[in-house]
Amino acid sequence: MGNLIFRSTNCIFNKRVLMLGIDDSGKTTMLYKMKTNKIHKTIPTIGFNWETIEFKHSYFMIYDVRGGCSKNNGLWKHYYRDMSSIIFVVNCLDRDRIDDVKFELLKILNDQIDLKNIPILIFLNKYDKQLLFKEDERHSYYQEYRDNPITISELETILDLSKESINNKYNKRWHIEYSSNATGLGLNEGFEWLNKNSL
Ligand SMILES: Nc1nc2c(ncn2[C@@H]2O[C@H](COP(=O)(O)OP(=O)(O)O)[C@@H](O)[C@H]2O)c(=O)[nH]1
Ligand SMILES: [Mg+2]
Repeated sequence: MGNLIFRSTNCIFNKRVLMLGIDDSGKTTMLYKMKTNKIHKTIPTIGFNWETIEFKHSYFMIYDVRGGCSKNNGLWKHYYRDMSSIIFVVNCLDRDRIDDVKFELLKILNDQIDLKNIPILIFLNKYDKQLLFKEDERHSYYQEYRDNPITISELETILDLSKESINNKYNKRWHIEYSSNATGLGLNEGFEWLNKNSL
């Protein structure tokens, strides 16, 4: 845990990865953690951010697209074209909005046109018991779920994902990984899978 093996790069020949998830799941923090190996303060994303990173001699261009609340996310599909994979980030403490997460994830899993055969990596993020910034008020309301985070098997059940990552009803390879930007948990492991499975 902690020893990230990402490197910053300016290489332009790379796999394009779309990073999605509802707001406050930790996407922007994750993007810059991978780029710089540091935690940066974020502001809510307007539009999108993108960065290129190297992971084990593969180059990824990662698009971090504004989350917002459900129903507003129709814009995501404009980014679907030419992506080699999707990363979907879920805040494991945000039980109150699990229905929004399910709604968005099912849209992606069920897309058989632009996202047909596109692998999807799901990070169950914030799998730590930390506040990244003491003054971070946005987090105080998760306190009650701190000892009861959403688990991988729970998410599999909610999404009706079979144990088999290939040959499932969604026609997509998928993988769920616990992650934390605070500790670095799961980031290498998630990208290991992405590296093998991206188109
Ligand atoms: N404890 C904890 N907090 C995180 C983590 N990732 C992000 N945060 C915090 O969650 C809030 C939202 O992060 P941000 O990256 O802006 O989320 P985004 O809306 O999905 O881009 C910020 O206050 C971050 O400091 C994490 O892995 N663990
Ligand atoms: Mg953001």
